[in-house]
Amino acid sequence: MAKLQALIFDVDGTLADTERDGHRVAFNLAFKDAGLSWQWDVQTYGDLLTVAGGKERIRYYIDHHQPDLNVPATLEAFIAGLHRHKTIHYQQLLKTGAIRLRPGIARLLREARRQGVVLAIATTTSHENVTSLLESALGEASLDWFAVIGAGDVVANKKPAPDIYDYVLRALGLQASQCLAIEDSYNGITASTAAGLDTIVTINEYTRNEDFAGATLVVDQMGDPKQPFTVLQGQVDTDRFLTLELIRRLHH
Ligand code: XBP
Ligand code: MG
Repeated sequence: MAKLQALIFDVDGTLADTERDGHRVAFNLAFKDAGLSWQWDVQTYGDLLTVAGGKERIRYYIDHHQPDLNVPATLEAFIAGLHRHKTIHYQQLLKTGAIRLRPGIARLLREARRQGVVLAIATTTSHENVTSLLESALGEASLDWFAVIGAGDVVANKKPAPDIYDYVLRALGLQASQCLAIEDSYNGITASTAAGLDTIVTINEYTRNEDFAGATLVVDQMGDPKQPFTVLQGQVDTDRFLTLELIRRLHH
């Protein structure tokens, strides 16, 4: 068993519940800016989340729900323009402080830092969205907590492809067996396990019914002393929330 050297975190749905009240709202504002009547309600957005990546999600929606759309330029440029506006709206939403970290995240990040466990990020969203979330939720200094931030278009294939995890492992200079991933979705765990990583899943409202067969542990949240987790899959002892000690015990 290799010693645990690093934790690799997904962002959307894992560090924070960014999708329903963050990304979704920003997409709808961008559609409005462009004079489109499209509205992604909570349920529709949940269905669209099977497509990872904002630009990819818009393209899928057009292909399947707006096949007669006429765009002024190329479809690619049209989607890129919509997505730029979406990112601006998302950044503004983050600045309001409306999106908080999920329970236990700040505690676990601090615990890992104290114990010399390296922190990294592997996400489908853009680098600027990650840094804005970290800045607004944990302060500017937290950007230095992460040895590698693997984000967005830095790889050709987004999750569920393993590319972003392979990229982060390469940048860390570590083997998969020395690291553990923390994810919230089927796409996420498909990517992380394909890269060879043990993976702990914290589900959320959108992902609770997904298949996490490959997970080391599935919990409803990381939890905190006053907010214990519920274990949905896997074995713990008397643990009531996710600690680094528990992660080390689970790491194969
Ligand atoms: C997150 C995503 C992203 C966000 C939107 O997946 O799929 O597309 O919803 O971000 P994961 P962008 O948590 O598995 O990384 O619009 O910036 O792509
Ligand atoms: Mg996620």
